[in-house]
Amino acid sequence: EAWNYAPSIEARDHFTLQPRYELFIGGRWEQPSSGRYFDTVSPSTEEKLAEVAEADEKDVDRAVQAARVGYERYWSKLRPLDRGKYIYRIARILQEKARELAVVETLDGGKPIKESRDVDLPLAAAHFFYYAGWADKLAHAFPGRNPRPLGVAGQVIPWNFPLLMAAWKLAPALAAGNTCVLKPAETTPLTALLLAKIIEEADLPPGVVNVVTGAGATGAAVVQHAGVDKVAFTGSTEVGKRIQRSLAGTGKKLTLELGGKAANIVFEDAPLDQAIEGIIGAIFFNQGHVCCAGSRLLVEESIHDVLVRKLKDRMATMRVGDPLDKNTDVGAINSRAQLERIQEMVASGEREGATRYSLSCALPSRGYWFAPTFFTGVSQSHRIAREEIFGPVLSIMTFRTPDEAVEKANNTMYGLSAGVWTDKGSKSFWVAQRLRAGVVWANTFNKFDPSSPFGGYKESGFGREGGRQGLLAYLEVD
Ligand code: TXE
Repeated sequence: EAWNYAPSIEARDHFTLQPRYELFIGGRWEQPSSGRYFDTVSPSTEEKLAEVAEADEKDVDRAVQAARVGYERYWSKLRPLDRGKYIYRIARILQEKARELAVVETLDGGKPIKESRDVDLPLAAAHFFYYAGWADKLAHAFPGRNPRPLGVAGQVIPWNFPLLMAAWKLAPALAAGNTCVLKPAETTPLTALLLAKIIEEADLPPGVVNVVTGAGATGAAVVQHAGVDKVAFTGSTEVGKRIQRSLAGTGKKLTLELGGKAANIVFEDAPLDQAIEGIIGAIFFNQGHVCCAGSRLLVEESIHDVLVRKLKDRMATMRVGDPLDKNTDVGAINSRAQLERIQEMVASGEREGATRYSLSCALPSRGYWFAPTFFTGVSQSHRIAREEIFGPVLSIMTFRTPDEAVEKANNTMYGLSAGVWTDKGSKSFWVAQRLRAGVVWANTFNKFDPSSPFGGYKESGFGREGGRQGLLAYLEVD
């Protein structure tokens, strides 16, 4: 029976959006100098949610100047303990408004409400709580050294975890004593703007946090601005490389968190049912719009057929559709452009000879959707084994020995994360030691905690976010 889209009224009752959002500069809501606004739409219905200001170079310049004043006049003059108090306040207000923010996150980005509610919001608040605690303990974080803030941080973030990425950027920067100009992604600006409202409510001094919305050109203006001391970017590898090239010789500090093509290695002795859950979560969580997604499944040859059978059975229970429905497992693809990228990659997998299996499910007629999919018979040279798809598409390959598993897992230009599933602790340590990836999960996947540093090897970028290490990106430690 055809599945009709019906928004869940219950979830919708909990939010109110303004028709139009301006730029948050120097503690005030400012019109863009060009007078231009763009629409942000819901990817699950294609309906317009709000208009958002498009910041140009002049606006970015105002924001950077406001951040400089915020730094010189207020933030650097505060006692570290008091900076911490402001950050705790942000964390608490985030918690209070978690329900509303989760709904807006789901509307603007398409992710299932159970993920925004149970993952994005709690983790975003936890990040502020965690870093608030560091604000007055920097000297203890780096004993015998002299940690000092860098000044103004320019931060550009993507659309897959809009609020959480804003938290990952702002919390450590503020705790370390910097001020910020944040540029959210153009398809998901709303929760960053609501966070700016929270920052207003928390009464942070003017200019400590500034939010400028717009597309790539706005991001480029933030990154290039001479008044920015530090750039933090999370997004595509292509743009990350461009940013790194453009900053050469400027002396600006840079951290990059880029793409991934994580291997999820399953040994014959793995607890299979648990591994199936892990595989599903690793690739279908957030529609696969996850830089650390377990998008290459490496299975020991002896269990390949049984694992594929179990995977199909488990996928049959997945619900794809209205992201506001609490039972939904897989929501909408974030944008039409991303859907087209996924379709193109899947077509290449078919062309290159891999065997496709897609969950047969009715998809809503409006919005951007892609059914959970995997490929078997994938070879390492296939594009679907090498390039980031950033969608709900898994590439399955086999191995015979632990050495071969490690070799195949490391055969990528990326190195953000990996997973290993085995009943033998010694084997998981042996493998983890050899994997060139910033995070290795054993018998689990996609687990996050603000105290755990996260970041890449190779073309996945450099620098770490989270934990004590995350502070280093925002400090000069003499
Ligand atoms: O990324 P962009 P896109 C990967 C994923 C996806 C692909 C393309 O594979 O399919 O990238 O996504 C801003 N200077 N990831 O095109 O363009 C932009 O406005 C400064 C993985 O959406 O990199 C947005 O705020 N900023 C990734 C942010 O960069 C620029 C998450 C990311 O957008 C800019 C997202 C420029 N020249 C995509 N151009 C991950 N690691 O999680 C764009 N931006």
